Amino acid sequence: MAQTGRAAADLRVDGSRLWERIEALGEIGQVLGPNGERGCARLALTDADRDGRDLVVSWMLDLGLQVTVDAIGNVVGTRPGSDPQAAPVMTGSHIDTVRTGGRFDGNLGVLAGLEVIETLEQHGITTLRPIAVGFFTDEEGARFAPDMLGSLVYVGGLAVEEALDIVAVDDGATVGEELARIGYAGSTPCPAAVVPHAFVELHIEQGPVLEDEGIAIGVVTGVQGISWTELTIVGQSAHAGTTPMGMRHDPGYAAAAIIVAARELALRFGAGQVATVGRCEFTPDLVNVVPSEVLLTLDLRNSDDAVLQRAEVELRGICNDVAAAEGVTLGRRTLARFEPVEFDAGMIELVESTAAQLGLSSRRMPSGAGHDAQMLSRVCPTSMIFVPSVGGLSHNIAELTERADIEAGANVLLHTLLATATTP
Ligand code: HGY
Ligand code: MN
Ligand code: MN
Repeated sequence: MAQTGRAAADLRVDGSRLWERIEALGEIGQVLGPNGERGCARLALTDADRDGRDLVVSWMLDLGLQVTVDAIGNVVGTRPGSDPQAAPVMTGSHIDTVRTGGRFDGNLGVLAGLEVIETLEQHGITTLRPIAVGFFTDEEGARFAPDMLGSLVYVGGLAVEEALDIVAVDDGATVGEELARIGYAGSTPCPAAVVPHAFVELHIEQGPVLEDEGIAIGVVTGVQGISWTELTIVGQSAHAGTTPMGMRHDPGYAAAAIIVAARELALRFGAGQVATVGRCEFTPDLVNVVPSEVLLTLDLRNSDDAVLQRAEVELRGICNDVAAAEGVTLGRRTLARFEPVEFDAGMIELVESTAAQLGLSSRRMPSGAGHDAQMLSRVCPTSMIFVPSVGGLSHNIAELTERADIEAGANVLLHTLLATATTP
């Protein structure tokens, strides 16, 4: 019978054990900075991702979890409940990182899920519902777009066959080829046959709000809309010295104008609108050649989809005007387009009340970053727990969350999962 009541209410995670796992996983694909920063480079489906996966799977097996790998490489470890018919309560996140990633983005949510399970095991606590901890393939979308690819397929938002054909931005390999190469082309079908009863994800905030306000826990109300576009600007390569300025069709100049326009548009639209050009590649990328082609990416986000659409339309018009004036052509490819997501009111309240019961300050807030939770919210009641990021920094090797904040977040996860896993 599920043990609840006073004993369970006093349960707390082992913060040191959790920190040790974060450190151990962080050593895989570790990137060292000039001032002692320790970050991670584990782009999706690379050897480093494989090694990270192998380590986390070994921890899942050590905990006696039933481990499955699905056709898009999502890995789920499940601890049985007393009612084998009951749908599981699920937590998890991702362990792939960007190239200048940190040890906490995604990793925290997966390892805190394992810590919750180890805590329950340690104290002999059974739950009515199974508890599942997953890591989803390619959450970052940095190597294979879109982001949240694995969780999108997991919930049936994209056919797995289509996902397997997606080509990497760096070396042209497909998702399917890389899954097979690293040994994670699983046999469990997608989308997931069992829909979770609820999903809760613990994640670092990756922004400055909680730290600025001195608040321990972010109760996440939803995720802003995401719009990723790849632009291919084609001009005419020419000699840097002999070609008069009036004769040039310079995609590099057009790209620069677009980058400036994206920033100016975000500032003009005001708070809530962000715009980023994260990739900009010149061909032939030589000092004395007017480039023939430039590839760049536009990342626009807003929690109001109507405003985000307005931003997309306005920037599209600016790009067209810039291209016409410079006499270059524009190719566009949508890499990702996800509407804003609102999480479940009941789950939001549960996270909020759980933080209060633990004596932790909290505030409701939307997520500026994309998360696997936004995909799980398509199929089950979902919310997220944020913990502060030092300096509001993430997607940076200096990313850091303090141990006490990690432990607090993991305790909120523990009791949120307990509350949902012990109720029919
Ligand atoms: O892009 C994002 O928001 C997430 O890090 N994938
Ligand atoms: Mn993340
Ligand atoms: Mn990230």
